[in-house]
Amino acid sequence: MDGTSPHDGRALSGLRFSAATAAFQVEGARTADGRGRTIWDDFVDTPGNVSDGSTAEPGPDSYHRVDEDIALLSGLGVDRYRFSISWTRVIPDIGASQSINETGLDYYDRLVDVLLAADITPEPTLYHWDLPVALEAVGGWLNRDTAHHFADYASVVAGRLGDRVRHWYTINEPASTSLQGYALGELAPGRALLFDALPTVHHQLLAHGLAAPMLREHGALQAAPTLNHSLILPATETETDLAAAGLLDAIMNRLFTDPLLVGEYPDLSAFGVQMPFADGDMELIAAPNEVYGFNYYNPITVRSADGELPFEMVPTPGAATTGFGPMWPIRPDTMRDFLIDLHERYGAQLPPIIISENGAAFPEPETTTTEIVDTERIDYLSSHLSAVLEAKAAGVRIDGYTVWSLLDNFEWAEGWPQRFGLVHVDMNTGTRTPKASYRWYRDLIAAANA
Ligand code: IFM
Repeated sequence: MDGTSPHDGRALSGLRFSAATAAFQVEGARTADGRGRTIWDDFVDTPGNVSDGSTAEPGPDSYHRVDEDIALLSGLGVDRYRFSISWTRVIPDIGASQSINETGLDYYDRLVDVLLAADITPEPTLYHWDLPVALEAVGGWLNRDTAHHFADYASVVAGRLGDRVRHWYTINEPASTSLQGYALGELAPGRALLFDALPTVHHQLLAHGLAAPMLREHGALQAAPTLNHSLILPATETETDLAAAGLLDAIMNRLFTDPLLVGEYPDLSAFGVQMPFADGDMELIAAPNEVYGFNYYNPITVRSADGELPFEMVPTPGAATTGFGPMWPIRPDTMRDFLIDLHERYGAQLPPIIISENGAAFPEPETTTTEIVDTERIDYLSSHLSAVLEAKAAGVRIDGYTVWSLLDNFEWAEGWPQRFGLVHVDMNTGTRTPKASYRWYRDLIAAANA
């Protein structure tokens, strides 16, 4: 194993390893074969929204490079591949024709078959942020009907793939959709509703709650959401900063863990918002899942503020940072502490955890003809894997670990420059060049399986 890794195979054995991507970030081909428009198409086609003006095309162009991507996954030796399905490749025109685009489904059908032939378990996410524009036009995730549309779409996909796909993720990172997409306007759909955005949380969780039983009826062994969490650190120990940290923790973390794991929302009175739940919703949302999909990247440090928001994010003192700069500190100890707290807080309600995303972007060249030696990424991944092992040693059941990402890809409003891949991608030609971190992960998985 690579000399920079502190892990020996025995400590890692029992963990299943995966790598992840998402449809809009890697597929390109936005108009191919009848794909319909999503809020991200609108977002990237609006000048000024994406830092480098890029539009998610051509990029990795995974829509046309299935075999190449699966060969890379095979080379890594992963057990699973977490990819996402584009809703509008499957149902391009919700609200109008509603008709199913069999050609769009064919793409995922083949992807699943190629994965299975390579002995890699397909692990699709049904919703990774690419909401159909027709649904956004009638309120998007503010509209309860969106949850029902999602369940209909899930049923269509499961009807085609459910004979071979047993491991599903329903919705990805609802906190990012609600807070960055609807509250702050940093991500699509670019709405800045502040706390009035919070009902979008309920409708996303309801979407999961409606879809999961349907997936299980189609034979699913796993139908879980993936949640992004950050440990919230107060800038100082003053009462006001501690209170600010408590408020952000409530809407970033507890707003998701409490309903999913105990069937109730935390106290939201400080935000002046009531969750729009109807009879039976909370039972659906809190129905037990086989796993808890846990995405972790960094902690967030906050202090109290008097502006539109009662808190303000500040750099985390003393922490090294990723390519995103001071607001993306590297603190693997906070991942360990969060996992241990989750386990202690929710006890038997918490199912086994899968780390469904973890990774980091660092500045790297746009083109390369040689292997990029991404030591910082190796250190990041290695230290976070150590955090996972420490949490396991403290009694937290963690069954899987997933690197974000297999490939350099379209990092949403940041465009191409923020590269997360184990594999470098030239965004103009699609040429893939494995980085040193690819070899490191391959060797680590081999050691874990030895
Ligand atoms: O690229 C994203 C991904 O789509 C969702 N989780 C966080 C990643 C890095 O920002």
